[in-house]
Amino acid sequence: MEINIQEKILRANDDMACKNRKYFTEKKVFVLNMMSSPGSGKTETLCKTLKKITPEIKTGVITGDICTTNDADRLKKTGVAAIQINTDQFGGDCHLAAHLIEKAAQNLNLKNLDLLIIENIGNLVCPAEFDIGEDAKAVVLSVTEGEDKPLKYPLMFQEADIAILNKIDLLPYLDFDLKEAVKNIKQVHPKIPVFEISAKTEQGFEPWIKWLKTSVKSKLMVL
Ligand SMILES: Nc1nc2c(ncn2[C@@H]2O[C@H](COP(=O)(O)OP(=O)(O)OP(=O)(O)O)[C@@H](O)[C@H]2O)c(=O)[nH]1
Ligand SMILES: [Mg+2]
Repeated sequence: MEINIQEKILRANDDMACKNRKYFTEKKVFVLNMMSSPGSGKTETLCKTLKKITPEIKTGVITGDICTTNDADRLKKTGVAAIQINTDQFGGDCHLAAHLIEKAAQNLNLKNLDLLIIENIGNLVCPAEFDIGEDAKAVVLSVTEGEDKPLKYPLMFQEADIAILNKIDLLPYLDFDLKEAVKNIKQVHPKIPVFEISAKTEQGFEPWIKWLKTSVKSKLMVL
């Protein structure tokens, strides 16, 4: 019985995600779903990224958390439109579901955007199971979390199109084995591009920004 309910929830979510995907394509917007465990640096990476890609790439953000508008407040300071979703109003879910994105997107002027970035709720498990209608998924892993996380939470790394290894500025102070972490990511997803960055110092941003701009332009070119 429990499995049936779970299947129904995921099927209803998939239907809504399909509608979102069609809608985003009609509006000519590339959508990136950014996921990680709490505190890996999604918001910090986004704040630095937005400064580098706007106004060339017109971008809006939807950010999810259980409570607070902290992340939207930080993101708005970069000058982009940022919508905060708080799931405590809907039972405190630990992931963003497609119907929440559909509602939040109504508050953005998608016609004027090239890129919509969705910062998912900090969690390495559930967000990987919920399609929200994105074009690509990014997983952020910070060097303070341990090299073994890709092996312990494989679905997240299998689902992701790219992996961002963040906080490399902290490597001199940690026992974290960067090579081992990359090996573990590639073990669960052999061809995934891995970008090693520091959102604090902006080290390593160039290849990630290049990937992002190329992905946006590739989608817009064929529409
Ligand atoms: N040293 C260092 N600190 C970082 C880096 N990136 C983020 N931080 C810090 O890590 C903490 C968490 O960063 P956030 O950007 O809030 O992380 P998040 O993934 O958005 O967190 P949630 O939205 O709560 O899941 C903050 O104190 C950041 O300043 C980095 O590259 N290096
Ligand atoms: Mg955040």
